[in-house]
Amino acid sequence: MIRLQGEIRAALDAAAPVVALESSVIAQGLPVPANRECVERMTAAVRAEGAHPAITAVARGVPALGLEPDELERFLARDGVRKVSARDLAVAVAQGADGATTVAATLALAHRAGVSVFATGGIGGVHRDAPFDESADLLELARTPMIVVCAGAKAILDLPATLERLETYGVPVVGYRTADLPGFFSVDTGLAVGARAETPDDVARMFLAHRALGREQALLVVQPPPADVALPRAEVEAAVERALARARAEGVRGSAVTPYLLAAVTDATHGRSLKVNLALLEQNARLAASIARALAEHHQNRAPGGKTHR
Ligand code: PSU
Ligand code: MN
Repeated sequence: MIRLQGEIRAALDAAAPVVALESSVIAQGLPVPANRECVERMTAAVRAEGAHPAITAVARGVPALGLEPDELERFLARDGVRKVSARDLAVAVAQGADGATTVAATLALAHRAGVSVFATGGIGGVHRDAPFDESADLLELARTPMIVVCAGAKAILDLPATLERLETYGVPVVGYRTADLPGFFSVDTGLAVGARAETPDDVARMFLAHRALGREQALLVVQPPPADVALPRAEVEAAVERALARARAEGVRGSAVTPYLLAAVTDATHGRSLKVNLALLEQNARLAASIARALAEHHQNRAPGGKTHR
């Protein structure tokens, strides 16, 4: 029931590398016109590494990997496009809605379609002053065996609590050329991650071991934002505190919290956080593509022409 664009279907059939991309970052996470730049940079980065980009969304009720140009325009204009997390998928389909998928919903669709690697900016997690607000991203990461490349969890979250939850759920967190959890807008957080990888093939081998053990969780690869655009940790922290105070004062709740805080942080940093956000999304797309390629090479070595990763 998931519609695959021709290019993506052919790539999956040939066991060629495919990278899933989420659409909530396009329709809710980034402002216009930066969201268009995000799509261009991420898809170009995936292609430059020899992989196929698969933007994941619900298009007028059709769960899809790969959007047609007119559909992409609707998501970029975000006209009547709702934010769709895992639980919202069925409702969006039944109602024929346009839905931009979060990490949780993208995991659900992309895995079902047979994709193994997914690039995003930051995952959702445990929010700071509301212990009852925890992103569904965590639960889907706990039960979806895909490699997810990100720059950590969004800076607006309670990062120690988010890391603890990932540990509880058995989600391996692997630093890409770092031993520290990146801070999304900043290079590090001072929090240690459990493991470290130096090459895309290191990641591919970890994931294959994970799967060979029958583990069903995602493997989370965290990569710091490029150092030349990253912001100092203290500045990000101050901006987040101001954004949280505003959100509290305005009574922002539920799925509106994440988009609200991201926009408030962009304001507070005079747009510099936006530059970091775009740069890390592109960099994560590139790394995800090279990991997808490494994974495809392993599968090809094992079963020539096989489709073992589906
Ligand atoms: N990171 C960003 N921008 C975003 C998001 C993450 O830089 O827009 C989105 C992702 O789609 C993520 C979602 O899955 O926010 C989490 O939302 P919530 O906390 O409501 O689950
Ligand atoms: Mn939430």
